[in-house]
Order: sequence, then C-alpha cells, then structure tokens
Amino acid sequence: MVTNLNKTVCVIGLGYIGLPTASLLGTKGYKVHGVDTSRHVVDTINEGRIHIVEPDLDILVKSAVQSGNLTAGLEPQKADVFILSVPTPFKDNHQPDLSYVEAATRTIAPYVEAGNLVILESTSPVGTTEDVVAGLLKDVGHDIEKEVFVAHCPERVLPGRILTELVENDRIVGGVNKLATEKAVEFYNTFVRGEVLVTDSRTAEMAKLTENSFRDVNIAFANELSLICDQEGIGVWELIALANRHPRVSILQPGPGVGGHCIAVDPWFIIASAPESSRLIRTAREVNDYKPEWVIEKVKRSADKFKRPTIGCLGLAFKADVDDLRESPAVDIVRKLINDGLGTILVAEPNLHEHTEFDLRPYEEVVSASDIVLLLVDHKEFRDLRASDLKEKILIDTRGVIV
Ligand code: SAJ
Repeated sequence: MVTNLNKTVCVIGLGYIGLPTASLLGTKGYKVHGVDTSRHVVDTINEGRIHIVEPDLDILVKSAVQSGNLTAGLEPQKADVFILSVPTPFKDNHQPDLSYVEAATRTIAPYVEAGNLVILESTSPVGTTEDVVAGLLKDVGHDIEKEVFVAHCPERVLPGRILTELVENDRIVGGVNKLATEKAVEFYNTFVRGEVLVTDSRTAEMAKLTENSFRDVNIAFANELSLICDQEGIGVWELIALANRHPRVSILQPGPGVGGHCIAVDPWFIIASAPESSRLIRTAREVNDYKPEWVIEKVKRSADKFKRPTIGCLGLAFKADVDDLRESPAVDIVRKLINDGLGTILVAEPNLHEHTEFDLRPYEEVVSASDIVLLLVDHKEFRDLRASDLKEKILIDTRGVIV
C-alpha cells in the first residue's frame, strides 16, 4: 500500500457513492471535504448522521466526522484530489443527461491547481471524462496534459454492500493520458484491497456500462422466462433452480421489473451512442421495462373477481433491504394501481418511515386487511410470510419468496 501523506480530498456529491467514499477516505487518514447542493444533507453529515440507508455507513460517517477528517459543505475547497460522484440520469428521450457532471466540473474548476488529480466516478457515456471533465477544465485554462490529472474510475459497488465492496472490489482506472492514469492508480492503491486495473478513460467508461448491461440482459432473460412460464402453467422459480443445476447455466431471478439508478439507466448510454449495433441491449431494456405493466395486468385480472378489493402492496424500494426508491418498478406499479382506481390500495415499506405520496402502514396490518397481497420487493421482513397463512387471499408474488 502507498501512504496517503495526509492528502486532502474534495468529494462532489454526497449520495449513495459519494458519502461512503468520503467517509471511508476520512477513516483512512485523508482530510476530506464533501460537497452537496442540499443544505439538509450537509447539516445531517456535519452532525455525524446519515440521510440514506446503508449497513454500517452511520458508524463510519460518525467516526470520520468526530475525528475531524470529514466535513461537509455547500461549496468545494482546495484539495489534492477531487472526486466527482454526481448523478448521470437520462432525459425523457433516453439520451444521457450530463448536466450534473458539467455543473460539478464547473464548481471545482476555480479550486483546482497544478498537481491535482480529478476523478470522475459517476457512471458515464464513453468520452465523458475526456470531453466534459477534461474539456471544461481545459477551457478555463488548466493544462490537462502535464499539470492537472483527469481520470475515470467507475464505482462498482452494490447497494447494501457498499462499504465492503468499496474496499474489496477490483477497480478499473483509466486516465485521459498515461500520467493521469498513473496518478489515479496510485491514489486508489492507498485504500483499495482489490486489484486496481489499468486502462484508458474511454475503456473504463465502457467497462462499467458493459457490466450493468450484462446484468440487464441476463435479468431480461429471467423476466422473459417468467412470462412464458405463466402462460405454460410452470413455476418459473422451480424451473430456474432446476436449470441452474447445469454446470454452465446460471440464470438470474425474475422480478417486477428492473429498478435502481444503474441497471435501468446505463444500457441506454450504450444504445444512445451506438443505436444500430445495440439491438440485444435495447430489447433487454424493453423486456425489463414491460414487466411492471405485465404485473399490473395480472393484478387487474385478480381484482375483477371482487367488487372493490383491498390490495396490499409489499415493498416500494427497487430491491431488497434498501430504502432507495430510484427508478423503482414497485413505485410505478403502486402508483398505477391507485390511479386506475382498482380498489383500496394499502402500502408497506419497512425501510421507510414515511412517503410523500403513499400512506405507509406496518406490513402485518397490510397483509391482514388485504384481499390481494402483491409482493413487490423481497425485503427480509416479508420472507417470513407463508403461503399457508394467506390461504383465503390471492397472492401475487413477483419475487418468488413466499413458500
Ligand atoms: N434484479 C432482478 N433479478 C436479479 C437481480 C436483480 O430483478 O436476479 C433487479 C433488482 O431487483 C433491481 C435491479 O435488478 O431492481 C438492479 O439490482 P442489482 O442488485 O442487480 O444491481 P444494483 O442496481 O443495486 O447495482 C448494480 C451492480 N452492478 C452489477 O452487479 C453488474 C453494482 O455492482 C453497480 O455498482 C451498480 O449497479 C452501479 O452503481 O452501477
């Protein structure tokens, strides 16, 4: 391991990646200043508390803040290393929205000095590190060939396991030139136990998009199977378990659709830049995006059997045991069921205290009051439910967890 010699780091964006990264670096000897546009986020962190749910993050943030190694603010500070971890969503037409990366780069530009390293960690379309980050810094007079080192190192951590994976995962590092790559590799080697793999910034960008597209395509296969099995009267989870006993088959799990800020988004970055060549990736997106509609149709067919059914929806998050609702198919499904006036819709989300749109209830109450139980997320709380306890109810289990 290389020592960090009390270097300073400025992290822009204190969300699901920025905050864990900032607090981890704060406990590894770096002096870290985190920046966010939300006053609430900044205040919460400065009090040593967190605004998101992620195992053990509260302990890490508290310890980094108490040691004085992590501060948060609305404005950047001078630093040796700048890390940009801001959102990269897509626009209505599925084209990448790089406005946060542009804004973050403009925000740090006046603080950047010769010798600094600037790293883009946000998942980005190919060329973003060169054209947007290095490009904007160059436009304001920075010498990105010899003085300011710009690199991409995509985050690859799985929500729910972020702190472990931040340290243990291999990282892909690619600079806009050789010198930038070297500087960035040196930095990651100070706190990553996994291997730091070296490439250029465009390949690093594409690698991240590839990983998430691979997963999307494979989930689409499972979701397509769930539609076929439903028609054929075959239990899809039993089928997948059996097929997966083949030594070279490893099918993922069907669900109510693919959510989150990564897998449902990143493949579009590939499609946007190579539309003619990415037919499989596009079809996978379409298959996964169709799944929530299919679930709604299934609920409608069951609801037709009642005058005005009570439908209990279990889970809103995009996946198990997180509070993250971004791009969550469960939210879309619940919203549609309410808008369609199918009956009385009850909602449980054990990882949230409240929601601006839905009145959340304890899941036991939701289950007992419902004619139709719609399981949308495989949260640990719901795994204790048994089909035998739901006998007189209709159960639609989109995750295959209730036995
Ligand atoms: N899902 C299924 N079936 C499965 C697996 C997942 O329906 O068998 C659904 C989940 O319910 C969820 C969505 O897919 O709605 C995505 O969940 P996930 O657990 O597959 O992935 P994320 O979005 O939490 O994190 C992914 C990870 N990428 C890969 O595994 C290739 C993570 O390593 C990345 O760092 C992250 O995207 C990211 O930030 O890009």
